[in-house]
Amino acid sequence: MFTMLHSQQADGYKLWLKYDKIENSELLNEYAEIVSSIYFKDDNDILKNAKKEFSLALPQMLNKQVKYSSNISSDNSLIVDVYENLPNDLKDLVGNDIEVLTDEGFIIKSLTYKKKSITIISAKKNIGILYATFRFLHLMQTHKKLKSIDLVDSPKVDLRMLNHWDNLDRSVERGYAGFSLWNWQKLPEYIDQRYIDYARANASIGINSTVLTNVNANALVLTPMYLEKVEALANVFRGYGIKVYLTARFSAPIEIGNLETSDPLNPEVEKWWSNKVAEIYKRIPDFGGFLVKANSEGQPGPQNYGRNHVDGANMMATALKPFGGNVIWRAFVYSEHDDTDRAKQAYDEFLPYDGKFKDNVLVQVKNGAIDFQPREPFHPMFGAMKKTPLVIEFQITQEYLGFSSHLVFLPKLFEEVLDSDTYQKGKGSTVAKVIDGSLYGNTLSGIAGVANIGTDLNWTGHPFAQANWYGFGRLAWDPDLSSEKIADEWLRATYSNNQDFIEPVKNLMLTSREAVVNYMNPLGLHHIFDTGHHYGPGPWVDNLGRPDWNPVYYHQADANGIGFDRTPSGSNATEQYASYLEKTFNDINTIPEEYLLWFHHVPWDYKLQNGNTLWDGIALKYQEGVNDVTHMIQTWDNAKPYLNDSEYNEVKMLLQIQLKEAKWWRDACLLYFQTFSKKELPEGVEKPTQSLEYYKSLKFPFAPGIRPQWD
Ligand code: GCW
Repeated sequence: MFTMLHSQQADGYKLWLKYDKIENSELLNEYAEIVSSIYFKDDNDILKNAKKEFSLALPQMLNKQVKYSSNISSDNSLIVDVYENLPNDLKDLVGNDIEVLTDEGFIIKSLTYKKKSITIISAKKNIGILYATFRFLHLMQTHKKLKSIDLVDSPKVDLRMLNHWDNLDRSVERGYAGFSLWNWQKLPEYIDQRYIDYARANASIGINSTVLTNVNANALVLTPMYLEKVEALANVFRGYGIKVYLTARFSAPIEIGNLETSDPLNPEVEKWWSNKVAEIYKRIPDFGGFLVKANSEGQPGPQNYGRNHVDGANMMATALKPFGGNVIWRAFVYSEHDDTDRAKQAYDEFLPYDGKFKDNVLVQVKNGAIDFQPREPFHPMFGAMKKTPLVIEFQITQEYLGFSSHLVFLPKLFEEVLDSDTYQKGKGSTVAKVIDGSLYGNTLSGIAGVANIGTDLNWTGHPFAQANWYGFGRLAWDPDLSSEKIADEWLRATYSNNQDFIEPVKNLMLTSREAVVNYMNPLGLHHIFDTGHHYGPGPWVDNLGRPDWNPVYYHQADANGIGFDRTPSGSNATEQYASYLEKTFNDINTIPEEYLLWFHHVPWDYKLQNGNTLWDGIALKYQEGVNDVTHMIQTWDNAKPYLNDSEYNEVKMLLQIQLKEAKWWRDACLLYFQTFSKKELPEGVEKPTQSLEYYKSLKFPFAPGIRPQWD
């Protein structure tokens, strides 16, 4: 049993918190000196957890026990405490740095104190100490010099949240890493070690909020029986600085409250929510608030009563306000009664409400206007909605990115969106500045990521999908971080510090996102996934109830060409962007080619920048995607000497699935689009091994991520 656990843990359970022994003797000596005598105050839960992490990590990395003292003395080489507890002479030395910190920030500094070189870790609040602890240990794990460290850091975004799309039956919508971590049946008594390790992992990257339940919500979670279980989780997470949020089903007053209506302007309904909120805060005094999906994809909402999003959100905000809670209201809305281009609907619906929400309402907007595609232009609401704090929603779980069998390093995608310039307040009005609140001076800011975590031993299904969780947290802390730095940090903490390993594998990670775009959705193609489960290609699907659920709606292929015309001759979605971008996107000569077919319907013979016709260009891009994966496999093979067998093998097997599926995407899409273009595949593109009919006949009723449907 013990051996088994041991070998399991070597296979990814520890995430980026492995704390391997430092082999480099110079560094080992440097670190050992820095931690030779530690003063670490731990008189509350957060500091206890911080110190526990020290006690776990240091003996492993340094291969010796570490000495702690119970008072600050001239003996100490490292002093860890919040600012207000420091002796005055030490306060004088660090005071200026502390002043600039937010409540969650920290300093890690080398300085001379009483004529001795020491290191100090301090912060305004306990949570800053916890974050500093993880950063300090991470710097050791990644072999950074600490001798003259001078680090002053605060998160740039307030709410750094995971959204779990976890159902109460433990299935996870769009989850590809097993079942939900929340074992509702055994809660509240049984506290799984996983809850603690989940919280540690999140705290280590600065995530401070978690929404436990699916946005397609079940009202039962708001009943006393479940709230008791939620309370137990909140009690664990509190010690790691993590606040719990729940999804609130708009019709809960009817379903669990015996009311006849959920009309947000009905006094009984208002009272019901106020009482419910008070009941929750009695159990969970630091409860974060509600995340709400309303009047979207069949979910109930204020529009069922002729009211609007503002009425709904403000009603809940009023209930939460006395307790300091927030409402996060999702803008992922599109309607079956509206045949406007789906990409335009959220902007059209929400822009008129700008400035009308209460100050504890944040509107959560997906990174793009359709739905977490391998590449989308940024959502036009960013920058346009000036008086409302917008939370950006990324999807860490890979619904449209090959599930947990494809290696796709998502910080590259997140970075592309965050760095996009909205031009809404002149040049330099990036999405990152909208999100961190600096562009319009919002008092609240947030980033949300739909979690890719489940009960799989390695948490995320694919070992490299851990890097997407990690990278999400790092970017939520600092939206200006580069994906390159994130990949570097993660590889060092997870696999090895050997530069000969890092460089090629980092390159593999950084190119993996473009590879998936190439073999799934090149040149601005989007939403051509097979129905419902979104596993594999389905560009031919045209039989779903709503036009905008069908891939044919999105690619618009015909005898003349392919692509969705969103210029003034089509849906004119471009008008939702700032005028500079509107012009750039409207003009086929200036549009960045990666968005070509997102905004234009383009003839098959159109000449791309490299001189190829569009048809040849699409075909060659699909082939390039396949070649990219072949290259990724070669890189991984070359990295074998730096990996143990299981580390090497599991990723190798997954890459082989990825290659098979990349070819499937290429062949299925090209055969199908060829029925319109009527052109031969260009030289350099491999011939499909199966017929179009074969690809169309594939069915996956039990693909993971949705309830199975066998029809
Ligand atoms: O993309 C769609 C997903 C749904 C999801 C929805 C949403 C939770 O396919 O599974 O529902 O987005 O974000 O609300």
